[in-house]
Amino acid sequence: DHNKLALPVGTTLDRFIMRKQEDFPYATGELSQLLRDIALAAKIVNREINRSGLIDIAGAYGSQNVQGEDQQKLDVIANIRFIRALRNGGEVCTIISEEDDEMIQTGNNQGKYVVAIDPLDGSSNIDVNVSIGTIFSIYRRVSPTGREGTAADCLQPGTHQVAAGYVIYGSSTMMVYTTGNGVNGFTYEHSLGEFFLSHPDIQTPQTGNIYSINEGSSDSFAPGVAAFVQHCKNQNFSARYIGSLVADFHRNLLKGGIYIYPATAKAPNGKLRLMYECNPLAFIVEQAGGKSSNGLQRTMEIEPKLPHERCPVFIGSKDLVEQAEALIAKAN
Ligand code: AHM
Ligand code: MG
Repeated sequence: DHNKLALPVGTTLDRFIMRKQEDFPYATGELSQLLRDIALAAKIVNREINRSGLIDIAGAYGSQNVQGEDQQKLDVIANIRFIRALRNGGEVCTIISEEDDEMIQTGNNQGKYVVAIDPLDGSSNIDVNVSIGTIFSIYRRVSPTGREGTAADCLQPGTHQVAAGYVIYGSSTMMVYTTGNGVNGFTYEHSLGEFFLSHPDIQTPQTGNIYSINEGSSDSFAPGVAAFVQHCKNQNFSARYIGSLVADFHRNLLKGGIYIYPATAKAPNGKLRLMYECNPLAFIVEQAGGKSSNGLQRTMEIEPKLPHERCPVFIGSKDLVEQAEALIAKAN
């Protein structure tokens, strides 16, 4: 019952995190600190994104930024910022990031947590001014502290997540996260430099009339997927596909709907990554009353084998995900 924990709209993110921590008498505050580190990095990345349209103009006056580094692509900058924040924060021993092939050891061998992160998803949308996002997932390490984190620490099933969230850099910037007691959304106020609680206890509608899938690949959809898409059309659903996962997910979370990235000829295991795209959003959607599946199995129960593995995903309103699963089962 997370209602007793309700805090009013307008509460700052820092205060919210602090107050939630008080509700867990044995919490040491390390997870709270970690969430604050992520929020701080998000503010910095948000600033960089807002300036990005100006970079070419500024570049005309020399291609180096204030640190004397050559201008880098925003997804690289975001990766550097989040890793730096997690390293400086001290709570995280090991990170897996979409931007790095290998696990990243922070040097904080006492850190109790591991983080999987997509620092800037949808980066192909940056140049055209479309919303992009950061997605993160937090696990408690299973190996003893005092040494580097291990592959086993980083390859836990989604059911083991202790927190997950995303930041959407959109018409406004928001951070949405869960620690397993419901989902809360915070909107960033630029002039004050703070996130404020704007979407307390988000519940996703049990059903909806939006379907989000890249239908350009429909020739290679499996029969069950094709049947579900047809089912959406038969009911006159709205097709909405930004091609930026966080933006598509966020809209459907609030309005009701389903996002699908199935297996296709080009992407035989789907395109999205289990550890830092599918699992964190699955945790959030379940906490909001929705569902996430690879078509056959609950996303969060998939046993990960590789840090960067992909999986098909059907995520959103409970009824729609169940209908998709039923049509896939029927076609098999
Ligand atoms: P990225 O991690 O390389 O940015 O790719 C992930 C993105 C998602 O944001 C989006 O949902 C998906 O790729 C779109 O893929 P497609 O263009 O194949 O529809
Ligand atoms: Mg990505």
